[in-house]
Amino acid sequence: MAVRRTPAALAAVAATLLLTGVPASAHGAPTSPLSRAAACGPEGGRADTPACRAAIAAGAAVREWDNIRVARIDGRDRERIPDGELCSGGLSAYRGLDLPRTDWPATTLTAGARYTFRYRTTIPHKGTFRFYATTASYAPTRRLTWADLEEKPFLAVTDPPIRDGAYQMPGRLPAGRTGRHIIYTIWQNSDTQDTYYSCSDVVFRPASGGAASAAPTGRSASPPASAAAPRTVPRAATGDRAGDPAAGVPVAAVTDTRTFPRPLVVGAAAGVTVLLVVVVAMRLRRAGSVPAGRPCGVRNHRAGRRRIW
Ligand SMILES: [Cu+2]
Repeated sequence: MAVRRTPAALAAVAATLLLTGVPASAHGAPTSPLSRAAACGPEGGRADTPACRAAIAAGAAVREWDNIRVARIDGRDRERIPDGELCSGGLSAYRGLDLPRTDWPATTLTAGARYTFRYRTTIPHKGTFRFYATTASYAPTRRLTWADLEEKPFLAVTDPPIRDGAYQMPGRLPAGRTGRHIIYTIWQNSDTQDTYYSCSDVVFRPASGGAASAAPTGRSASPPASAAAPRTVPRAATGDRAGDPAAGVPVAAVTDTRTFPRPLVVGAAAGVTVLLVVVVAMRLRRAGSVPAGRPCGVRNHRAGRRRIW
């Protein structure tokens, strides 16, 4: 009996999660130094800057600032992400982030100083973060290319701890740079097939023996206090009810209880639920066959969300 009921119990849990609101935002993006997507997103406080306005006008799904991810890269970043499209991860939904501009919200840093990199996460993943710095060949008036980045990351961290809603990675900033640069962050998941890409605009001031703290230009580069807590969006707000058919099944099963023996009913309900889950999963798989963002492989993670590109 207990064995037989397990699928039904699992289905009920899944249905409850779908109904009550799976955390709709997922994944993450760098907040220290502040990435373009995070800066222009709803929690970054920079959406009204000329750079963010131009990016959004050109196409930048900054409501999903944490979702610049591409499946099945497997470390072949340089082969798969085209030059000039590094900041969007080659995703058309984020092409506005590739705009060459000299006024992207930037974090002022001291070259060569110790620094704690923060990568805000909404739902954690396992994986390795790699941080690359632009070289002297970089010019903010041109789109970022792979040739502008150092071959090797200046920092690589696997499965760092999460504190205050962000992966915290103490490290050292690259030395010998001044002026405007980009720190390019690649987060290759090991528990999903996804790799995430982010551009963080920074301004290096020369080391002067002063305080090595990183003060942002203009307003604070720290996200607002609300950004520290993982954000959950009510299911209704996602405008997608793809998971709901499965949720309705147990209700129908209750009706049948009068005419069928209970184990049979529970078994049938479980069977129908599994079938519906399979159907929904197949729909999602088909929807995700476009290059950008397949659903994450993590259970209950963005389940039921339709891709917007
Ligand atoms: Cu994810």
